[in-house]
Amino acid sequence: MITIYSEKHRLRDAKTELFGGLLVPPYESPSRADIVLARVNSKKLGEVIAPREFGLEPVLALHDAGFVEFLRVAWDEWSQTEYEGEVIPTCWPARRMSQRIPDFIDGKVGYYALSSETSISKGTWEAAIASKDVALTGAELLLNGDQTGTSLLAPLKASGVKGVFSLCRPPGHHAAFDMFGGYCFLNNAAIAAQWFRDNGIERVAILDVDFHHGNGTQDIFYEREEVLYLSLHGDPRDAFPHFSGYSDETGQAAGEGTTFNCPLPRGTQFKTWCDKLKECLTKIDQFGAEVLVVSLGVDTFEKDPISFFKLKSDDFLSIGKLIADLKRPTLFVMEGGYDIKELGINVVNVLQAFEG
Ligand code: 5XA
Ligand code: ZN
Repeated sequence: MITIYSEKHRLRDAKTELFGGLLVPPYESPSRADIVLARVNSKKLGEVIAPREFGLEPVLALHDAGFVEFLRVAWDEWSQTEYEGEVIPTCWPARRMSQRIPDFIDGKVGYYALSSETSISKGTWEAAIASKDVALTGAELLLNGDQTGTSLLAPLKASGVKGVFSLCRPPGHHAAFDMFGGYCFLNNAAIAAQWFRDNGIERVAILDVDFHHGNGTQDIFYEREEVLYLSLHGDPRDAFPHFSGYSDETGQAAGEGTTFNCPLPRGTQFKTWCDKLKECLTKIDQFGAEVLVVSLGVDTFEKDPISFFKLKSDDFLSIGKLIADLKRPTLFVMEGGYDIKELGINVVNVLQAFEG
């Protein structure tokens, strides 16, 4: 399997995360991509290639222009204040307050943030741009083939078991139409899914296996009938992002029925999780998805420091195999997973088992 990877992920190297009432070194760190890439190479998963640049058009197809501009200038504006740390929101347009966008960066960041753990640091914008290019390059490779002109999608359709891995960092599934948070800035998986739609694919499914609900992906496609979003995640009563991911959120307007949420309780083991995964896979099949995008988070792992499911390393092999059984061209887009020691093992287990 080909992996798309950009060294520019290193530009996202924040110093602070607000966690448990303390400012701590971020869980979402450059070492995550390093460890995954090292495993990709040591297990000889396949070629690793750099992304090409797609510009801002695919971003603006899904994200609010004001939000994108905010992300672009946030660090510079913050640097011009007397503040010494990183960009962290402290004030939100909460219930019954004005939704007008403030001028001062302190207010603007509150307007565009959905949570406060994710500080914007120098280089965050550049890394987020590179990350969406990693996703888009993967999508393009899946659809159009490599530089030799060999189309991957035709044989993929015939064999049904080929995929591409976009090693995105920073991750994306919490990034909504006009909000960042949960370590996410631009929604890589959603941008790739939309790119498939814009390039002739009628029906796309996004399967989100990260521990956290992908509120951003849901938000972006909530009223869309051609993009199916399915997610297995920690019950929002107990897990971030807390205000999204209930099972009665099923889509709206034309998108009614194209969102499927499976919230699961503390301590969930693989058997229960896997039964829900199979339900999701059946729905993807019935939906008639031509292409599958997997938001691949492995923070469902039993040793993950910020999550509460109990999946074991071998379970990730089963996940890869079950997804392969769906026989759809599949783009794997890296999301969360913070047990640095076994992160690479768990991610590559999914990918290798998918390849068979
Ligand atoms: O998938 N999302 C994450 O892994 C980030 C969660 C941030 C919780 N504060
Ligand atoms: Zn997560």
